[in-house]
Amino acid sequence: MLSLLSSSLNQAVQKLLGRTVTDVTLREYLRDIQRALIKADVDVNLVLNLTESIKKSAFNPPPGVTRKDHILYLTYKELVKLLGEKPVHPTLKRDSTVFLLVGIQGSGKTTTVAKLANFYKNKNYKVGVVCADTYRPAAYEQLKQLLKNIDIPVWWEKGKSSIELASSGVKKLKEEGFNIILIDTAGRHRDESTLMSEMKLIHNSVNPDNTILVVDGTIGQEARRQAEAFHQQAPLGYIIVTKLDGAARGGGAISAVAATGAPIIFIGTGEALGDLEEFDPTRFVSRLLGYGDLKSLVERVSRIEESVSEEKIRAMMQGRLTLEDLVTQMESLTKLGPLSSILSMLPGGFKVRQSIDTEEIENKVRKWKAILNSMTPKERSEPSIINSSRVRRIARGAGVEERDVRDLLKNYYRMRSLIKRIRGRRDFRKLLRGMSGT
Ligand SMILES: Nc1nc2c(ncn2[C@@H]2O[C@H](COP(=O)(O)OP(=O)(O)OP(=O)(O)O)[C@@H](O)[C@H]2O)c(=O)[nH]1
Ligand SMILES: [Mg+2]
Repeated sequence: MLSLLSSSLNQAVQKLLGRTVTDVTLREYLRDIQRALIKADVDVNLVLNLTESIKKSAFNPPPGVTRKDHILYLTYKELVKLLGEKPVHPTLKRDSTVFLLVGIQGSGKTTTVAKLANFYKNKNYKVGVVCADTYRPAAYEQLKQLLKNIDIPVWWEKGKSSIELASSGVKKLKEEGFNIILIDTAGRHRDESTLMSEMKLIHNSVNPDNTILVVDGTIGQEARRQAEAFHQQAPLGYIIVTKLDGAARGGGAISAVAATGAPIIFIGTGEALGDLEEFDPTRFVSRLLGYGDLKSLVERVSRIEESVSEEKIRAMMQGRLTLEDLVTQMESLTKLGPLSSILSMLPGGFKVRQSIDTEEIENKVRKWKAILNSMTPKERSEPSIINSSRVRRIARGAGVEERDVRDLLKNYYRMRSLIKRIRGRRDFRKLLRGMSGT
């Protein structure tokens, strides 16, 4: 799938991973990414914006995240932003749901109808197909041929107009209790306006639940015009991009369509019935970059970004550091986990130097949490009242050594004085990175 784009993006990433990140390597990496995307026909402005965003924060990773991880994360996030963040699913009603598929000639409508029929049949829906293509004599035969092995009926009658076929077919299949009814239409028209008017006519006669535009992925940026025209006419309409198997310009088609705001629900990746995939931008991007497990890296980095929110940092900088803050910050470091474990699962087995001893920090966090729990609220908010006898009581309550309690307090005071010292400077990240050295 999109193998060319995927392999060039993958190469760029591998090259970055094999080097130390400097201004020069970053520039080269961004150029590689640009080249890969532009070659796949992604809009140049979109590409420039994307690499500019990566560049802007590349050297400012949150605490505990290496530059490389962060750059990878930013690349992923920007690509996902380009393609739409969340997967979208067509509406399914309880009794029966009608899908109308439209598109220009040869875009893959008939094949996609068969693929959708197969997809929903595998989910145990009772699926029926209506052939409303009257222009192509072999359309009915084509559908029957495609569907003969999976036992799905095709409704068609000689001598009827496409509108008559669509409405009588839907009525009949509804009466017979079909849950999913797919209407295949003719793709005679080359220009958008006639396509749209036909769509409206059929639309008005059957009032489908889901109208889907089928777009050929090999046309690259051109896909945008179709998607735009369609999206204006059918704001709730979905898009399926076909022929993405090995399509050099598929990246362009997908990004162009996504840019119009029309949700892509499936992509077609071959001629066989099974070659249909639900479109999930995040999974798609992971695969483009060649990282099955990029998702977990991304989740971890996002969590850290959340826990080190600016508001928190500002509060801490203003001297309101609490014991809980200290523990939360330490914990966020452990959640990242070493990227090396993810990378070593890949062929080639990359080894990345670990900057943090996660296990040690995890141990500490576990103890510190127990310690916090055995403190009174007053002790937690005013640690200065904790004398030796309180230390003893807290340690006993937490099931740890007294020195663990002292260690937490020591770290807390050290952190507080560090904050005092650098307060006024906008060196937040350095401060937080300092915490990992405790
Ligand atoms: N490689 C590949 N070929 C596809 C895909 N989808 C459709 N095709 C092929 O594209 C050609 C046209 O597909 P159809 O489904 O007949 O297209 P259509 O939109 O129904 O065409 P008309 O009804 O003539 O407008 C056929 O040879 C299909 O096998 C796909 O995802 N990948
Ligand atoms: Mg057809």
